[in-house]
Amino acid sequence: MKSKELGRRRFLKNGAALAGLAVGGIRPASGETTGSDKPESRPKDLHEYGERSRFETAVRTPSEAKPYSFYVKQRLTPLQDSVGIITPSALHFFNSHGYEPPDIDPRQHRLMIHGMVDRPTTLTVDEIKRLPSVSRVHFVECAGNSSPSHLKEKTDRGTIQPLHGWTSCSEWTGVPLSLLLKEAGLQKGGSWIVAEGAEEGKHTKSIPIEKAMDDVMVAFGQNGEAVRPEQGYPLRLVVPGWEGINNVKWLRRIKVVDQPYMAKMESTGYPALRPSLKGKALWFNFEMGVKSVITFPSDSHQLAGPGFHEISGLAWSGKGTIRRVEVSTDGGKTWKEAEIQLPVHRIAHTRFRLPWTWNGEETVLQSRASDDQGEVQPTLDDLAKLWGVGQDYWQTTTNIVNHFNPIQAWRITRDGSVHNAML
Ligand SMILES: Nc1nc2c(c(=O)[nH]1)N[C@H]1C(S)=C(S)[C@@H](COP(=O)(O)O)O[C@H]1N2
Ligand SMILES: [Mo]
Repeated sequence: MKSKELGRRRFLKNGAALAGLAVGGIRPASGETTGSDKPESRPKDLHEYGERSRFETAVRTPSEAKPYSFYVKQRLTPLQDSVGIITPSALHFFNSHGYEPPDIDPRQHRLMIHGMVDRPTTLTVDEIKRLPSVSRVHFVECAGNSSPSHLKEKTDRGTIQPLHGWTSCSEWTGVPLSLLLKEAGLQKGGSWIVAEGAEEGKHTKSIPIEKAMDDVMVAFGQNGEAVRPEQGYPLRLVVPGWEGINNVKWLRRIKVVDQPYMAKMESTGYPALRPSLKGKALWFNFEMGVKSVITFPSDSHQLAGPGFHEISGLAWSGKGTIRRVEVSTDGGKTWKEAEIQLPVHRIAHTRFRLPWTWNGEETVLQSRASDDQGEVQPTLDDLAKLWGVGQDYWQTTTNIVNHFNPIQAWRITRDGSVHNAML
């Protein structure tokens, strides 16, 4: 331990200061706190840090699906209660591969950048906050969101929250990773980064350098305040549009390397075996496809009766900006263009709305989104073709299914109750 630390001191001493800042040369790049002088910032009265009304009840709930039971720490966003495009930080879904969010003292936390760079360095959170920053609205979506793998039983159709609630949207504030990498001096041949979290399991993800130098952020802000502990306090990667697993939380280390590391979760936890690939998986299947889901009415709602209802939902694409959402209120016979809430952010949840007068008869509601890259949300048939499977595959397979983005259908029965009719 001791000699390792000395070796690293020597190595970091040779690093030049990043962006002219005093760099924390010999401090450990660790997220662990000593726990001794933790500031306690409990508000003195209820108005200092506001609470929602005691009459509001929306909460994050865990998934009970068996294939995902190894994700002991996860809570899904109550999309059925969502309004607008921003997920309240307190309701942003979270997923951690088995560990509670670590309790990190930001004064102790360091981000180390090393590997194939000219000036390996460690930065404090304050040093990162002094650099030029950007704020952008982006969703995070787990690759497994909406997947039939989340069905508790094969007979279960799934409800919106455990099925689709693995996506949320926040305004993130942080420093472009490209700035940090340029300052550290990217070396020729550095073609991947490996990012590591500070929790006990040290979640690790390989990301190609092209993306790292494009729109990836090292975020310290979420919805106008610090990133929440569940979301990676004090620092996380935001990797717009890519599988959630890339957005490394409690970020403490970035190593520039010349190949992907095939870390545990990226090689075993997420790739989905596809019959159309002869039982193989796309190991690096990065971008999330275009998707939409009607959030009102959805399965936890009960329509009061026939008459006017505003259909409302969310659409998003990991590839670009939502251009269009069409809604069908007659089981797919006809489609109407929904109104889209402005401004529309790139790679962000986008709210759509359609006025609807329900005649009281049983019907099926569906939404279909398209983005500015020409991608259209597929039907279940389209997806089955892509995967090389039959219609019954989704309910019968024990393999993980991911990137599942077919048109979601909700059946309204004559009593006004809403049921999942996708599968
Ligand atoms: N350090 C760390 N980062 C992580 C994870 C993790 O387990 N540990 N899970 C990843 C996965 S699989 C997802 S889907 C996203 C979820 O981000 P959120 O919890 O902020 O919604 O975090 C990613 N970043
Ligand atoms: Mo995930």
